[in-house]
Amino acid sequence: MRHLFVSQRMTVRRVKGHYDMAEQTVTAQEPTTVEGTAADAFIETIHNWGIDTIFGLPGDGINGLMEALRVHQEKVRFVQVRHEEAAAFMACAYAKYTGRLGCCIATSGPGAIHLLNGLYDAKMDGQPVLAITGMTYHDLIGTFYQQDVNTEALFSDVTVYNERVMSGSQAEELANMACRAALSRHGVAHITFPSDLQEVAHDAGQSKANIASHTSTNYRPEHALPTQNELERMAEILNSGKKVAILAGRGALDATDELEQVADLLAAPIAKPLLGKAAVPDESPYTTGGIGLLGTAPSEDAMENCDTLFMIGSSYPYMEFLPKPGAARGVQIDRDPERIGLRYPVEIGVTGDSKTVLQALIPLLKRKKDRSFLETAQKGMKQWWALLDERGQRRDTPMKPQVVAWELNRLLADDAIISTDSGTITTWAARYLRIKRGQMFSCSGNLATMAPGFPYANAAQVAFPNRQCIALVGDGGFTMLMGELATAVKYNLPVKIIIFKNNVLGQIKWEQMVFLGNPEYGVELQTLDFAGIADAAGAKGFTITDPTKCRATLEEALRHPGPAIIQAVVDPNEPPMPAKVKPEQVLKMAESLARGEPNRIRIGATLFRDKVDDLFVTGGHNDNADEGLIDKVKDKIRGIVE
Ligand SMILES: Cc1ncc(C[n+]2csc(CCOP(=O)(O)OP(=O)(O)O)c2C)c(N)n1
Ligand SMILES: [Mg+2]
Repeated sequence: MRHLFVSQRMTVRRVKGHYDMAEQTVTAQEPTTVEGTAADAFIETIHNWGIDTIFGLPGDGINGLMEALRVHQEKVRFVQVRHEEAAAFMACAYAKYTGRLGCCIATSGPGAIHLLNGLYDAKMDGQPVLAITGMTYHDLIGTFYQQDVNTEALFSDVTVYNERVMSGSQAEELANMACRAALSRHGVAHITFPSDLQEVAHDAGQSKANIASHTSTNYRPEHALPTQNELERMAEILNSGKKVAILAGRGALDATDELEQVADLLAAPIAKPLLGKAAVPDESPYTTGGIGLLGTAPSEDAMENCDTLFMIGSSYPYMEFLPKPGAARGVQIDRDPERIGLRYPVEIGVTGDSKTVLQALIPLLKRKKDRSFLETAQKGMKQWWALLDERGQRRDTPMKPQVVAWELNRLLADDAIISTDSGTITTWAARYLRIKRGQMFSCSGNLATMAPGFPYANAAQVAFPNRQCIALVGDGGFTMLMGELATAVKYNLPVKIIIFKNNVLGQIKWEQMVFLGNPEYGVELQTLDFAGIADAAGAKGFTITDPTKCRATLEEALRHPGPAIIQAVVDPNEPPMPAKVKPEQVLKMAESLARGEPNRIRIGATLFRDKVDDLFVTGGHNDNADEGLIDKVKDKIRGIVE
């Protein structure tokens, strides 16, 4: 085994890959020569797969790879973060916003462990990410040596491909496999690299069976197309429906034109789960906007009243917002056969890329003469926007969070990339930002973790230096990865981070009250001066407290050429209620006040004073109004709100 550690600087002929951004393919091209260490071969190979940026933080478990990154810095840039979790979020966001393979790197043990949450974000939202970690010396693994964490075992659940490098000669092959797996299986591939093996020759330790130059970087995404028969069956169901509703998710982001054409033909409103927000612009006459707790009343109506549900690129999890099984006929398109029929029983579900399948389907669809289902949705949206416009222009103090999102919406650049976080801010961003064609929007969809908003914006700015990159985050989520301010400053990323400062883990406070009827507990945050922190870190801090100055301050901050933090001090007692509030939710809320909710007076004043009836008519819908219940609520809160 001695030869393992002798760096034999041999030269091997290889086939270099060419990455095609538009097609997202990698094609083996002209032969090239690679020399150097196993780490060199690894970095060269992943570069051939289109990886041009790696987010991470060095450590002694990856110093061999860091040296290869230093040597190859013209090809692959290393972006240093302050916490590896941010590196994984950034790799995920890079994949989401560019459509390419994201990549992050962390050292053995603690560094690798820090990556995990961000990698789960990529796994849950189906993003291709390559995670590279170090491991202790190959012959000390399993001996309680320093940082001897079994990263291979640790990453087994989060990955679609997960391997440990066993020799220099394996590095290239594993790099190829990992990239191919992450791209074709839309998930996380992980390679863990014992630190000493990074420095050996790229062909060290080669077995007799492993003959050099037998692997290459070819990759082509799957192009599954339904059969004509399947397309005809889909069309038949969609043509015979009288009230068709479309659910367009993340998998439909590239199919804007086709979605609008189909919606027009079928007179079908399009409801958008959060990751599909940019699938069609919010101003499109065909969309009822978001769905679910942070969605709109017209989307809920469309789901409740449709006779046919057409799901396109979505495995939206909240079944209670979908039609009742049997109430609507189901038709579905998804790139992944595992997702067909997952959330709603479908008569026909086909596997394929949304855009391509819709293009094949469109000629088979008949334009519906009866437009009433769509027209009802459009009427509902007019009322919905009027309601939001009114709420967005309130002048009460403390400032309502809706005001910040509403004003920001009017200032966003046409090609803005907007990231958000998990919390009440998700609701404000989902509802008040009217996404335009050309803008991008994302957040941690299915993992719904706190903290990715800021790293997502940093990654977007790394990928698109000239676009406006914005994050809407809560004070809780921001604090978790506040150190990334240093990253934004280091690379002079002109991101604009808008912190909705309510001094509370707001989302959880409302969940405790509205879902469980409990007084809030453990959610209060002491105030921090985020603008001061920004200034101290070398960014620029702005503060907004007065709703009448909100627009001007946002404008000024957006004009700032470098990274900026805008702390918007907002009312902690403004709840992000669902579009259609359920009677039991109002009762639970009243119960929590009666049981000693510490902010009961202010919440009561915000919510209940003269307004109990109004709670049932959010969005102009009062089907839930129930006189008996209103009396019960009034009874519960008597003495609290006079
Ligand atoms: C890592 C993580 N921890 C906890 C949660 C549960 N959680 C979801 S939203 C939220 C509150 C977020 O607070 P903040 O960022 O201040 O936003 P706000 O709700 O106040 O707008 C919490 C604790 C989570 N989703 N992720
Ligand atoms: Mg908060």
